Amino acid sequence: MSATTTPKAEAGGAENGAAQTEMISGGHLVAKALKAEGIDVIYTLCGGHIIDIYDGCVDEGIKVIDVRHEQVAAHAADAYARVTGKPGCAVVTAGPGTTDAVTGVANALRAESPFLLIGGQGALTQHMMGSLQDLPHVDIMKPITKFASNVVTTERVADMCSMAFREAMAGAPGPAYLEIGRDILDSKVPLEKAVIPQAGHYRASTKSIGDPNDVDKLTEILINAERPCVLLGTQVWTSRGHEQAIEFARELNIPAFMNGAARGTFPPGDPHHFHLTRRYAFNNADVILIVGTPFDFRMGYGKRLSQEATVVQIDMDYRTVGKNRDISLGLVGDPGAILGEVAKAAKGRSRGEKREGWLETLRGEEARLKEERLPRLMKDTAPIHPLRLAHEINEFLTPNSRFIGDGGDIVTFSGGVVQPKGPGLWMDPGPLGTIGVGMPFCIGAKQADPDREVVCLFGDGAFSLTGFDFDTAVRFDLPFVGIVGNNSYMNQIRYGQIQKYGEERGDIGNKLSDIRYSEFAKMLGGYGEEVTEPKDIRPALERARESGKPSLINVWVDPNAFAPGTMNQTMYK
Ligand SMILES: Cc1ncc(C[n+]2csc(CCOP(=O)(O)OP(=O)(O)O)c2C)c(N)n1
Ligand SMILES: [Mg+2]
Repeated sequence: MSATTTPKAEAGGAENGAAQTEMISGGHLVAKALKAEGIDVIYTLCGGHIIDIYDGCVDEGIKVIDVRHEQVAAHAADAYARVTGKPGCAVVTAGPGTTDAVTGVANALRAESPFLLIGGQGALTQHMMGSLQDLPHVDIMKPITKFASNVVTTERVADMCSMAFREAMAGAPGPAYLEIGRDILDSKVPLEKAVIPQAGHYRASTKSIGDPNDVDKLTEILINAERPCVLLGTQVWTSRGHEQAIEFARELNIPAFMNGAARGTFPPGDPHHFHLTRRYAFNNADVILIVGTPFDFRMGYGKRLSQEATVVQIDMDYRTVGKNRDISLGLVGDPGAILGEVAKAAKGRSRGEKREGWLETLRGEEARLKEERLPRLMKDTAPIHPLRLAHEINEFLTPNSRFIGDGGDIVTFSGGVVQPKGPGLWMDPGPLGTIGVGMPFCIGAKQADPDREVVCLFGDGAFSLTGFDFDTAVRFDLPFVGIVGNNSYMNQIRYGQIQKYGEERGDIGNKLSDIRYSEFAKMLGGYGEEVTEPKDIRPALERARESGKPSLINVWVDPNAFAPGTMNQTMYK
């Protein structure tokens, strides 16, 4: 260990020959708590209030990744959590550092992603005296976290961190916030007086199957079903229940649709993977099982499910079950644990063969819909159709690629075409719909799982919100294949404006400059290319892959092509 990395717990109180007492500061206690949780990186933007945490991280071997905007730190911590299954951590300074992180916290709340935001605060000795960057942070964070508190003694810094982790990781996970004053972080206390919960000893698993009677009821419902289907939602990945989900669908021979982070649970081509026939299945199924995804706007608030079907919902959060739509049966618990139990209970009596006709009907319908849209996917003239770009990206992805979507229309287009090839390999903001998550997600995802390739599709608008952190990816050698679907507009919003106010007023507040993002990438030390012809997309993507650098392939797409998903949005009707 070098001199600069010597532990900072110091000897003190040695006067009059008394035994030396080891001392430790609040920032170092934070680092110990992070270490106990298995966290090996923090995302941060520096400030005088929080530097003792960095010093603690040096001692504990925790990497400090400094970004250029606190929103990026928060989204990157969210991404780290999604990819690793551990909580992430972002550290920001008081006042504007904390308010900058608000969007990242809010996004993680709606996406049920656990990360701890630690924010600075003026010294407690100057409480409410008007210290630099003083704000009521805890009040700001309360409605957008599962847990928000300040820390009032140095002795309890690590203890409060463990409390925050317990809350963040219980049931449906989510973000937590701790405000720690400058004097609490900087003060040193005797090590033996500090409360330091030990790794693996301060919180329990909350993976439960809920009411066992309901597991039996669900098993019976599915054994007797003739045309069942299951929608696997984000929580299937969050709870790492993908293997049980696979076992479940195989055992009962049930067609599976996937959304959010659960996409890729069944790869394309798998006999239980279904994709384009979701509406058909929801209209015609006799049993619909919804797992780990709410009846929110993405589900038409539950109204798009057949009224005659038996609808069963499984969720980690009791508040989600039965919300917006009545259900036949609800189970609150861990999706993987419940699906695994049902598969076990059904073994030997699942009568899967009687559902084969239903699966065949759906497969036929999938093939028909695929055929129908093929010409648009293959359009080979300029301007490039966004569907052609999506098709090229889909072909480019390997089983080792993690795909991130960040944008408006361009991402709506890609959602129907780009298929991740394995579980956990799809990332989008989630139901808060925050544009600008792409760059931070690239940073967090590559840092958390460096052996996986990261491929990110940005809208030009979305990229411009947080794109300056391309520099962070370069500085920390976090390569990714970035694609900007550039239409020089915030096109998804423009579509609605044209609909509501006519062509002449359609461009107000949504027109972007024709920016050559490849040059931006090169300027910051990455790889970049411009693409205007469909045939040039794939070779450019391959070169970006080979470059081993953060990259931006700037693909000029047709601004007059709008995604059907956008055109169907109720807000424009
Ligand atoms: C932080 C944030 N601000 C604004 C919006 C509203 N919004 C949704 S899509 C969109 C346009 C995105 O433009 P771009 O990324 O270029 O994608 P395009 O629709 O042009 O393909 C905007 C502004 C949002 N979702 N999030
Ligand atoms: Mg755009």
